[in-house]
Amino acid sequence: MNANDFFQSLWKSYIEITPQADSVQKLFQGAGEEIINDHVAFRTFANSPIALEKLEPILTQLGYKAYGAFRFENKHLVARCYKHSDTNLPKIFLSELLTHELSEAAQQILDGIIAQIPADAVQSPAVFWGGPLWSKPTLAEYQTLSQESEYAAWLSTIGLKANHFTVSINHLKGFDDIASVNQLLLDKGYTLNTVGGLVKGTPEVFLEQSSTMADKIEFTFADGETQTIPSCFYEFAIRHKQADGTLFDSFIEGNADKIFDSTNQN
Ligand code: OOG
Ligand code: NI
Repeated sequence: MNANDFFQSLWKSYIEITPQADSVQKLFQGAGEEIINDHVAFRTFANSPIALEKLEPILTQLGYKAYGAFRFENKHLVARCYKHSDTNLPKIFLSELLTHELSEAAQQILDGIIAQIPADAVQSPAVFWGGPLWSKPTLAEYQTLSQESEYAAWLSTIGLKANHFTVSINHLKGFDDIASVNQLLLDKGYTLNTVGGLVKGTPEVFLEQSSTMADKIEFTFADGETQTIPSCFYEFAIRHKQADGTLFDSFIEGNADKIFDSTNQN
């Protein structure tokens, strides 16, 4: 599978549970824009058959190379980013949850989930949009997880999926800053992530980002309880030139920390 087919399949499965991404993309296209993705992001469980180091070879096969590493102490996460030699292809941000840093109660739930994942789950790129690898949690389990880690709760229900795609504002013709993109989205009634302010980052750190709050989907838990839960969100990023004249192409921990909150329940 080539990288273009990979992102096509990924987008298709992403918009099934993220209709706002499809409608926002159509909004820009209707204004004559062609959308180039800055990056896509995935979430996974460390120390599992789908841990970061198990998924990485698939990205390598698609032509991606790791070039940065990140640590989020408070969220119990680590992450790496990957880029392709074809600079029109999105970068990839892959994070994993360090489950052993959570409470016994949370670990017990997550151990039960991880034990269901087949040892050979990572066979092909389709693992990034394939069907569920574990059975649904109960509502009580979901609530226990979300008290400690919204990321854990999200991953237990949504699974390995594109968590977000990101519009590259640099490639838009009619928008030269992130404020005008945000204003359009607010005018059209989209709910944006306001954690730490609408815009994460500044030109001084060479990366400014904003995101919608995740769509909400109806989810039936293992015990038959139904509730709406956050699915996935859409992000917007503008990159700035560094002193050497090149565009910054990595990620910023302080920005990312707040972008993660786009899948919080409130
Ligand atoms: C990833 C959050 C970080 C960025 O662009 O900094 C991120 C996630 O929510 O899984 O996407
Ligand atoms: Ni992102």
